[in-house]
Amino acid sequence: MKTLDTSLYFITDSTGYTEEEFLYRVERALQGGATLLQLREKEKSTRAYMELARKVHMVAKRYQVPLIIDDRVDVALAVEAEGVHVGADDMPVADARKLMGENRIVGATAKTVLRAKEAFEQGADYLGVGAIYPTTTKVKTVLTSVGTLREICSAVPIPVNAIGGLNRDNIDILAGIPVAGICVVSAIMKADDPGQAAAKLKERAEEIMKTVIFFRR
Ligand code: TZP
Ligand code: MG
Repeated sequence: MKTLDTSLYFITDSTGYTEEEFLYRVERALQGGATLLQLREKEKSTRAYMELARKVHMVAKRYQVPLIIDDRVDVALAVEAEGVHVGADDMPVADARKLMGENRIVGATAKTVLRAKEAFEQGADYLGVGAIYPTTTKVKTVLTSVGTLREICSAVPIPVNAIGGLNRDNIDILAGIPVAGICVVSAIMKADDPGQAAAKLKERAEEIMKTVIFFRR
């Protein structure tokens, strides 16, 4: 079984940054303690996505943090990333798993208990559930209640991460819910110092996750 620490899952957004600034911010986030990294690009050509993925992968490897590619199994395989993340409009989890093999990570988005169970049964290694709060990141999503988040955590035996509008000041909403971690874009990506932001967020997230007597990772 793969070991997977999703406690601080940093999802990137390169919008508005030069490549140099973007890679610097990613590296700072890893220095700050991000445990899992997702490259998320919605506008780039396949070629540009791959080129950036290879550069990000080189950085991530230095910190031994697995790289997950959003949406694209082909890109993930071509750059030998550690995993892929698929949502409702992407390749079904079962197909992604078949192509990625047993040793790579397949993550999925789930907004309902039904979808969560389905993703687990099809071979997902972890789930992202949200949006918990409204988000400023460009995404097609609806809000998911913390009640549903809690139900999903009990319904599947894989790590469940909360996502959407989360930051250091509002993650208390997760207290007592057996999430394995949080996924964040803006709270790290847009911070003055992504390294410090990641470190503080991680500290707070760990405190909150300790409020759960029983949880799986
Ligand atoms: N899926 C649900 S919300 C979201 C995604 C990709 C974006 C989260 O970004 P932020 O900036 O942490 O709200
Ligand atoms: Mg997607």
